[in-house]
Amino acid sequence: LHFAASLKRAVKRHEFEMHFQPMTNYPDMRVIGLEALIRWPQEDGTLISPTDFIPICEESGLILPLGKWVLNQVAKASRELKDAGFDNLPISINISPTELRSNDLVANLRAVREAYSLGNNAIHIELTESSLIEHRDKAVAVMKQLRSDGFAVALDDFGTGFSSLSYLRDLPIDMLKIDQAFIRNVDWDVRSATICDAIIALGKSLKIRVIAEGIERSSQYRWLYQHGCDGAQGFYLGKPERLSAFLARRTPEK
Ligand code: G
Ligand code: G
Ligand code: MN
Ligand code: NA
Repeated sequence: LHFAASLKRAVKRHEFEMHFQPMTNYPDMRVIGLEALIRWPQEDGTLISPTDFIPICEESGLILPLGKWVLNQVAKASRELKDAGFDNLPISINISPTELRSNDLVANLRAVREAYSLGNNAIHIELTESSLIEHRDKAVAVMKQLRSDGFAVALDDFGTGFSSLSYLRDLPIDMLKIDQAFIRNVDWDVRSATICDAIIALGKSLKIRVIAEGIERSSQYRWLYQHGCDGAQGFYLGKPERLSAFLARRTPEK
């Protein structure tokens, strides 16, 4: 079967799985949230990364049914976390541009929150700058609605889009996630370090929490702590894994 055809069939049959990667706080590395990341399992046991199929889903419209399935899986996972005693561990969902401007996103989120009896802080939304650029007015309206309905919003891959600072002035944003590209060499490259310092300062003045993504070693982790970053994510803190694996290794912290 061609890639696109088998993808379509997989969406119809819900043949995907969600993995979850921890975000931690400073200074104690406590888990403060999980990011939900979709994977497409293959018959040979390998997993196809979303970078290889989400763009195709975006172009073909498959992203709407797939995204709806993701919302349901995340709400279900959030319920499992609560039942295991993790009372306040929000899960962040990546939302594509098409999903953001569909008319159903907020209603679908409310529906799954209701279906699994979740509270207000259970689900967070990650948006990229590119989804705010096209159809800006629609994006702004949906974001405001998300916020007023209790879904916190993070700006993902921050710094890589056509980041217009007016977004930060005008939009209700709760969190900035510094893109991995700036973290990769932050512990030795002056230009990366300067950019990270500037993003952290921006977050502090605007009272928006700043999380660094893609942290792979202790020197990056320490650099970001010493420079006032609020939170950390990356293989150094934990890889994306199935919820069952997360629950098997971690216990709720008091
Ligand atoms: O997990 P990984 O690094 O392979 O993710 C690659 C990209 O796929 C990231 O940009 C991420 O935001 C996106 N992505 C991961 N899971 C989802 C999902 O459930 N929905 C959407 N729309 N994008 C996702
Ligand atoms: O675009 P977004 O930030 O949603 O994508 C996150 C992606 O980054 C996921 O595909 C995830 O698997 C990947 N990722 C998470 N931590 C690390 C890391 O420490 N190093 C690298 N190279 N990728 C990471
Ligand atoms: Mn993300
Ligand atoms: Na990101």
